[in-house]
Amino acid sequence: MSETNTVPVRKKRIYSGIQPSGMLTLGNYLGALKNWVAMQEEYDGIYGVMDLHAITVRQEPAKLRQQIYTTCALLLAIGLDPAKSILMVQSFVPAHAELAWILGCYTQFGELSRMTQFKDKSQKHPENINAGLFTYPALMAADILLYQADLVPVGADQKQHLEITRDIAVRMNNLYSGLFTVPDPYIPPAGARVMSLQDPAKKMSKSDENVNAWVAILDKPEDVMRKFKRAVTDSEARVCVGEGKDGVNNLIGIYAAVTGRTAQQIEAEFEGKGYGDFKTAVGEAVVETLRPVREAYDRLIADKGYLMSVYKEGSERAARLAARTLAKVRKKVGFVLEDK
Ligand code: ATP
Ligand code: LTN
Repeated sequence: MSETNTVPVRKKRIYSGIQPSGMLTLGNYLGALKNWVAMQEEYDGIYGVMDLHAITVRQEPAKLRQQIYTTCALLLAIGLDPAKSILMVQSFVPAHAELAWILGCYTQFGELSRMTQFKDKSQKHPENINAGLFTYPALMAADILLYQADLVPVGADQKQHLEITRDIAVRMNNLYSGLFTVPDPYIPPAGARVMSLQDPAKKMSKSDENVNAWVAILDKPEDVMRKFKRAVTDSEARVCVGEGKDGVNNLIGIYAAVTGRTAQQIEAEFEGKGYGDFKTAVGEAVVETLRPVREAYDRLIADKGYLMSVYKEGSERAARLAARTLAKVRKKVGFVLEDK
């Protein structure tokens, strides 16, 4: 009997990142992090703590360093498994900065000027509209293209950055064939844009000064409940998706993302019930989702040695993968080669 020759299929590769710029929110969790974990079996995942990106906004050094540790601990607490995925720190792999410079020379001023994140952050920090904030997308493109990623799981706000990454990849491939894999975004069907609980026209953001507007992944259960009970809704008192019902739409979206139910099932569940019952149910479901994360986090943050070993080893593995792409790029653009 002849043996069938099975050729191992290369798993598709994922790259994604998060900035260590503060306490991570329920928006970060539902829009991005939850999917990183869900996808780690099927894909070959590399996940970064993006400290180079974080300094596009002024950070306090001691606080930033602490946030890099807490972000790493949180990523492990939500279930990222270093045996399955790579966890890296962006500044540990200098290839990111090097490729960002090269890609920046193939990115147009006009393209960067159209980025809504640049416009938003310039408005928010008028005293510090720095060059890094402007060229941010070239660094993000470098993060992704260095690893020849097929898929990038992000929240809906990052769609424009994925589009410019694809444009840069296609442009470089047209000039120097076969250089980069052109990545696709993965934006989840529920939870891709979690809105502020106080102003549901705005994205939930960790930098919002009103603490009732956002839920941190590490918030205590009583704080989570309080924030949901105070969430802004409307005067209609009907739990259903609708125009002009941004607050309720947002709560339905959050409930759908944490329970896996559809909007129709949720509307049926709360038929004839008021917003009080609904808000309590959403709060409780979020508390139960976050409880195991908080417990695991408390254990992990106490063991700094372990944390450091994980991101150091992950960054070394990432650096070896990144070096291959960078060598190819250096050769194609015409730099002199080390061995010739
Ligand atoms: P900052 O406000 O400091 O720019 P951020 O939370 O927007 O921070 P990151 O921490 O880098 O930015 O975001 C990590 C991931 O979380 C990204 O994929 C982003 O799309 C996603 N994300 C952020 N906020 C939300 C939200 N409100 N809803 C859904 N996804 C979100
Ligand atoms: N800009 C992203 C964070 C980020 C990222 C990346 C996401 C930096 N580099 C590479 C995916 C892939 C944000 O969420 N603000």
